[in-house]
Amino acid sequence: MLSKFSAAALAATLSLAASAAIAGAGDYAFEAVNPQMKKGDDVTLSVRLTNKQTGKPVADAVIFKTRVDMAPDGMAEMESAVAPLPSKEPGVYAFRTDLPMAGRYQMTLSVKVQGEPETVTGNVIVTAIK
Ligand SMILES: [Cu+2]
Repeated sequence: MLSKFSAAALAATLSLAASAAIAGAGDYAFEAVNPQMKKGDDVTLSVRLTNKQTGKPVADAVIFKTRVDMAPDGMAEMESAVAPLPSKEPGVYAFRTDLPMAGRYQMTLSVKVQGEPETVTGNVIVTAIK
């Protein structure tokens, strides 16, 4: 039989273990592979998705919503079309899009990660140069 003290200690240990094992939607980081790119149409924008707890790339995420616009430079209405491209590296998701003028672009992504019940959203900023 457990004493009061060890039961409390056990409960504390269990809740600690549970919180370490269950990653939340905030435990993922999106990062532009090339934060600075040449402006132009039909460019390839690549985004790396990493699990912050393990530091490992997250492969097999399902990207279901994307948007590229110039919100960082006050042109949120300037939206570019985005089309997925095949991934060449686990955890790196590539897209074809247009960066028609020099300046900063924001890509917003909503993804489903295997084993993560919450939708993971994030964004990256890339600067297009002449
Ligand atoms: Cu613009």
